Amino acid sequence: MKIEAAELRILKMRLLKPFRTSFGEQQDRFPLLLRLEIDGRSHWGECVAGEGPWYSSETVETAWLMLKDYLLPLVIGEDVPDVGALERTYAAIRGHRMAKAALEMTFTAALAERSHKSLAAFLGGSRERVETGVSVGIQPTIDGTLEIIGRHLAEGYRRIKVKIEPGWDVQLVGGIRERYPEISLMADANSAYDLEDAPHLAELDRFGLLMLEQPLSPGDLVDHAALQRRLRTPICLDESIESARDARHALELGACRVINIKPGRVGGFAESRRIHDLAEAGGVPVWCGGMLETGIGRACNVALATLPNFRLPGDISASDRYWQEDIVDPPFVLQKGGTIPVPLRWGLGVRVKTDLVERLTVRQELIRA
Ligand code: SMG
Ligand code: MG
Repeated sequence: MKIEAAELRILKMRLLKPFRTSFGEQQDRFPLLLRLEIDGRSHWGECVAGEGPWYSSETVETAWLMLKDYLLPLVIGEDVPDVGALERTYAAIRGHRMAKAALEMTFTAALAERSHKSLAAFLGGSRERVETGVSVGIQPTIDGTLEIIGRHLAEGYRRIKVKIEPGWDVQLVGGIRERYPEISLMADANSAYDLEDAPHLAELDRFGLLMLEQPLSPGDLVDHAALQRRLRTPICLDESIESARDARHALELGACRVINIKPGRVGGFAESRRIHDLAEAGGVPVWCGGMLETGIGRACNVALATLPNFRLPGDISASDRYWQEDIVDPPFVLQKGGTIPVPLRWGLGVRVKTDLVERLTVRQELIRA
């Protein structure tokens, strides 16, 4: 497939409600979109990097720079036959997996379209719908949190994740358990704790959480392994897993019992597949995380979550959990049983609303050979 040209765009989109995690609050998102022109057709993808280096060291600006100055010049004007060839063209570039993922996922969706397959089928997935959960940010009060959880349960979400941080953890989870003893519940700390907090985190064990996500720093696989030995609650790693190698190390060390795969974090679908397969071989379930994506990134996540070892509901909520109006048509809608149907159309599976994208664009640049 000859990549004729590429376009980068940064949009400004307001979340319906601010989303607060242990590293900060976000209200406006600045999705970085990539459009590749291949055989005269446009193919869209999304980079999951955030505005600042809080969730990861990559940002919208670093990803823009990497794509424009390093990644896209390697492929524009070139005939790239498959994903393996694409990955080899940029193998010498260290890190920047979110930037690479945007390119890899856009290219893969284009390959799927050319093969007359849905993205899910192209990736080897078989599900017709994926199970989804919802992630609830840090709120001013526990009562307010209970109310939000009640609303999400009424909407049909089957798994609730709450964000925690020191001072907003054991009491919160205890309060939720009192009101909702039976729901499928988990907590995500986004690295807000240290190993010295192990006795405190062990207090969460009595609430039967599905898992505790990313309690310690991303680089701390050894400490996560030590913490896991002291907790009954399974640890799930998110920020710590940037590659299949990280996943192998985490599994060998016993640093987690679950892995959150975000294709946009690990370099794309192919690396996600490698992590998926390693985890499956080790008997460890995976699930698909979310980065408050637009419908473009969401389509990628939905497709990936159709692979067999995605055995737990993902952070793949419906479009109306995030946006007044999503930039894809149709938007993602929650269906009975807390599931989202997998698009059947070839390629990405949803149409990008280019007029809306145009209105939301705050920066754009076309890159040709
Ligand atoms: O996309 O629904 C979503 C958000 C899910 O909680 C979520 N993501 O650490 O897993 C995580 C956070 C990162 C969000 S920061 C953009
Ligand atoms: Mg997380």
